[in-house]
Amino acid sequence: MKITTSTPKQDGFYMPSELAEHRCTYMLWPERGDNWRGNAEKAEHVFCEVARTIAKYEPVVMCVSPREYPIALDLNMPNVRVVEITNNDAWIRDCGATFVIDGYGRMRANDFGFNAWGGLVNGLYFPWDQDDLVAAKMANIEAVDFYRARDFILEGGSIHSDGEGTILTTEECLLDPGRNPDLTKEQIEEKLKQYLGAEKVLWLPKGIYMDEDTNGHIDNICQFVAPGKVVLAWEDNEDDPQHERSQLALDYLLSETDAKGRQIEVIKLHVPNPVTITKAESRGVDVVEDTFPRNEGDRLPASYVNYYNCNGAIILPIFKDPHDQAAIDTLQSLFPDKVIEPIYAREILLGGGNIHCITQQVPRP
Ligand code: KQY
Repeated sequence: MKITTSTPKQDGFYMPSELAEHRCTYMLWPERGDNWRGNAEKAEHVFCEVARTIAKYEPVVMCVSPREYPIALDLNMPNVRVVEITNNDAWIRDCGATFVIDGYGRMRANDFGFNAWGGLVNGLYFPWDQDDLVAAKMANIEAVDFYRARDFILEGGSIHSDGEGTILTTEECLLDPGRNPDLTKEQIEEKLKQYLGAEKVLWLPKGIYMDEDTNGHIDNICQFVAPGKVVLAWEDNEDDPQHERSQLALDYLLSETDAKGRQIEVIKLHVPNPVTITKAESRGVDVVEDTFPRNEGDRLPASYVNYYNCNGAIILPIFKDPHDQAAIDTLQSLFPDKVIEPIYAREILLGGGNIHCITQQVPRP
């Protein structure tokens, strides 16, 4: 059932931390040849590796278009339910539902507007109408009521919640004119508080260097590892443009407190060496007018922070890079009770995001 007359906060609901127990994880099957090279065949393999790995720890719901449904069904992946959902692309973190709970066993969902990361101003493709229906479909599959907030454009990758009243986001993304040009920063902050049941919003200035597809989503640069404690994508090399962005974020975080008044503890996760698109990778992507080009030599927004927390594991993108091991070790020390599951994720990165962007948790209410 659609709820249009109140907000989660008014009704006592809030967005739990991704670290809280999940009921399951949703994913969306990659398909479009103007984003995924070679008609998405290589991406399908990595998406399946991600799905199979998560499915060792919690159920996965793989959403697939009618055209690709038989292919996904035939894979017969254990603990993976295959449901038909028409879509425009595979980024369920962004177009999917954001679930909220009340702490007394009830769950609802948020159905925000989705406009392909900027609509007609600087969006990545047109149309996006089917992506825009995914959140409501997820809420219906999960049999929960959902808040209809379609006039507020918000992607799941642009927010993190600590489940204790604090939301992390970036100014670069949420203040970009392609999202909500008629809302002030204060009005956007109030929407976040109302729909995510939060008290305080922490605004990092910028996201990762070259995260142009999303205008600097938070989920590529910073993520909670506990209330009051975050990992931050870091670059030591002061000549690399990433350094300034990371330093700005660090300065901001160290000058702030969270909703409970805690100082923020910051753990650095050094980014991999610059990852650029090869000629073969660029040529494998169909060129279609009005979609985002993938040019040879372009730097990709590679970051270990775009990992996914599932019930017993961290699903971590790695890049066959000298910094991979440090990321694995740091996360293992932060999560001694979880299994770190590294997955070579270049193919997802080539599509413009990473493992966090292709997953969406449903909390256990
Ligand atoms: O990173 C994400 N959350 C989505 C990236 C979209 C890229 C589309 N080409």
